[in-house]
Amino acid sequence: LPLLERLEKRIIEGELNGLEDDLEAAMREKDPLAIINENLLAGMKVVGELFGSGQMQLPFVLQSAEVMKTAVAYLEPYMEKDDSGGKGKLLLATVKGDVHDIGKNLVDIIVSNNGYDVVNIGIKQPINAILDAADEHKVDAIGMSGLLVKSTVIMKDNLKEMNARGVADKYPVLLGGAALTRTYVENDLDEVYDGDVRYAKDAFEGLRLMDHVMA
Ligand code: B1M
Repeated sequence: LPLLERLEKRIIEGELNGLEDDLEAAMREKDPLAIINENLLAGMKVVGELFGSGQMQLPFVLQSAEVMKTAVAYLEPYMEKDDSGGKGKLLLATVKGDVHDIGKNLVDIIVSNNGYDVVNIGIKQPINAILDAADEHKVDAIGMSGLLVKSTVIMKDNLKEMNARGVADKYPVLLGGAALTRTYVENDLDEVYDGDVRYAKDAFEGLRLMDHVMA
């Protein structure tokens, strides 16, 4: 297989052996972000389809996720960056009950490589923990990620809780993750939240939204 197709296949098959050599070679053809966006994410997409249709079992999905994470960690130091911080501060969390963090961590990389400080508090975070960390670190915006359909409901509850605590004006909210749709966030959730809530399709839209928040 040609190199870039082989990388995609590595994600699908969860094959770590020789990954770094392939990534090294791929970086001679294109930049690290393009490798992630065009090849590695293409592999994860196939994994999602195979899993969703019952053709792939969970342990194999886990292996694919490991290869994805290893690859991203390997490529990250080679990315172009302005990691000086100081443009603003974003809190990132995957919501309560949800363990998916590959997308959230990509958002972390893209946003922090573009001049922002990111406080990434990890997965399965209840709203209390999110708001405590937001206050503690005096962030400018809160980003929540979730991939399960039930996470979209949790996000709605979180926004209601933020209204109830009177912090909606203080914290613009960025939402992302595969289970969300733009319509759900921009219509349904926008109606729920007293503050500003926006949808980010991908990590770059997350960055653009941060630029908007800080403008
Ligand atoms: Co899970 N999983 N999974 N899984 N998994 C999905 C989400 C699923 C759609 C697969 C499927 O059925 N086709 C399905 C959800 C179905 C539903 O809710 N209706 C599912 C399921 C069912 C489950 C379990 C329940 C399975 C089980 O146990 N029986 C379980 C859930 C456990 C839990 O959370 N409590 C589970 C577990 C796992 C693994 C642990 C094996 C692994 C996660 C490993 C990890 O993250 N550390 C895993 C994986 C890998 C997936 C799929 C295959 C791939 C997800 C992924 O990493 N994609 C996924 C299929 C899919 O999404 N279609 C699936 C790549 C990633 C870069 O994309 O996170 O969408 P994504 O992020 C994008 C954008 O969405 C956006 O930017 C990113 C890139 O630009 N974005 C943001 C994301 N967050 C953002 C935040 C922002 C801005 C943008 O601002 C705040």
